[in-house]
Amino acid sequence: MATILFLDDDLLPQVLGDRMSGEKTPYLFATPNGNLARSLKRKGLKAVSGSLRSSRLYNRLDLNGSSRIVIDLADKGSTYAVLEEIQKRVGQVPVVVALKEGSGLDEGQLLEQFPGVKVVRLRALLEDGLKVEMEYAATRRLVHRYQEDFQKAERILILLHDDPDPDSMASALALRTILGRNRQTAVIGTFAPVTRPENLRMTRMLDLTVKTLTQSDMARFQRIAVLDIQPHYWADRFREVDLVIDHHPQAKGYKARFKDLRPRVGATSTIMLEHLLAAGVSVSERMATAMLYAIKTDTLFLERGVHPADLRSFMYLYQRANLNVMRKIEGQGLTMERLQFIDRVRQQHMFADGFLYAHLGPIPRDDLAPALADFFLQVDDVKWCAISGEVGGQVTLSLRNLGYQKSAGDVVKAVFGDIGNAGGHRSAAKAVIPMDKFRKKFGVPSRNGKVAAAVYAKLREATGL
Ligand SMILES: [Mn+2]
Repeated sequence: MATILFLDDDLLPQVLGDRMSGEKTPYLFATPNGNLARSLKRKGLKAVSGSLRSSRLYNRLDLNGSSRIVIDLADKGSTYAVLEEIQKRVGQVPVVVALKEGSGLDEGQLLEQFPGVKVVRLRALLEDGLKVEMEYAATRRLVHRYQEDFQKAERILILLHDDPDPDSMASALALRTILGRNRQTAVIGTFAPVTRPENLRMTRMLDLTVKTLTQSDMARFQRIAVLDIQPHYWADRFREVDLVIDHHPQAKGYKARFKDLRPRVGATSTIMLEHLLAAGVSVSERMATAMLYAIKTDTLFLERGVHPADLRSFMYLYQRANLNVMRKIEGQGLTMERLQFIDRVRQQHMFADGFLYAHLGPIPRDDLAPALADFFLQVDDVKWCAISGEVGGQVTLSLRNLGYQKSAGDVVKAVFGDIGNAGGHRSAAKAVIPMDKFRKKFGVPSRNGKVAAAVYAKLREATGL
């Protein structure tokens, strides 16, 4: 499966340099510029040239549904031409558009016409390159120091937060590899086991064992590493640990002999990939799959809190991961339980002007609301989707949109900010409201009654529909 790059100058090949050839996955360059194609071929790269509207060009690219495409063209007209031709031929495939300064491209307009496209700011990525090299040297020192120190331990604990998520599990797998350990000498553990169906599927498909620990297990370990969270999470239980690697803001009240905290990064797996490369450890297909899935879920497929480092890791891991296994882990979120709830949403929802909403009453876990909201956003004509349910004495609501409308985060803040925790990002947001406050504002929650209609009206009003 090739990665096809549409370009009209040699900036990308130059920056990426040697990485372009000799990869397992070949790069294929397409350009309207015949001279450029010839010079790329002289460097041993695969290139084709022709008009960006000509069938001949696209036939030679052998496009199909699993093609990966990057567009780095100087002007808006050419970019739209390529996007339209691709859409005409293979429908929606993952396309990354490198937004150049002065190209006249408007990200919002682009996403409206081609919602599947990812836009990245190329210049910002490149300027980041130098800083990356400096940070990388520091990482290498850190990794060598903790590798050496952990060698002295007979048994190591890699401790994860309750109900571990993909990012924490993938990070644990990476750390165990960096430390050169197996599941007997480096135990991946948590005090509350995995519950979400996708996460359980991940442990099964990638053969991950996460041990449920009790406090008395602790004495058996000579080193403790905490990943994707910091020790303050367990209050007084761990005042001192050996290693902390995390992407959440620095917390207080604990000591760690080795630390790598990067609050601007979207996933701990991104940090771990750097550690792996710094340690000179090769990234296996299994690990790449786990980490790619981790970054995808932690950043909502690069929509939330993404740092240029996450994009780099994503590109690196995408080449090496087993995408079939990843799709299987993700599934369509289809468990029998979810199908039941999908059916309930189908029966109870309200829908107008592209906005779908359903209140489900009591639900067994709070992951059902976001999973159902994601699911129904895929339905034709649905541009906004909100699902709410009652769990643990609270109403939890997830809101989704296609990404080019008013910010979902602003909408939930406007409607629920006064009575609960509400916030999020442009395309995904969440609100959690204590039941008593919810009742006061909207009445008694019920599945089909006036309450849902009242919430629906407020949400629609806030979206400006
Ligand atoms: Mn994380």
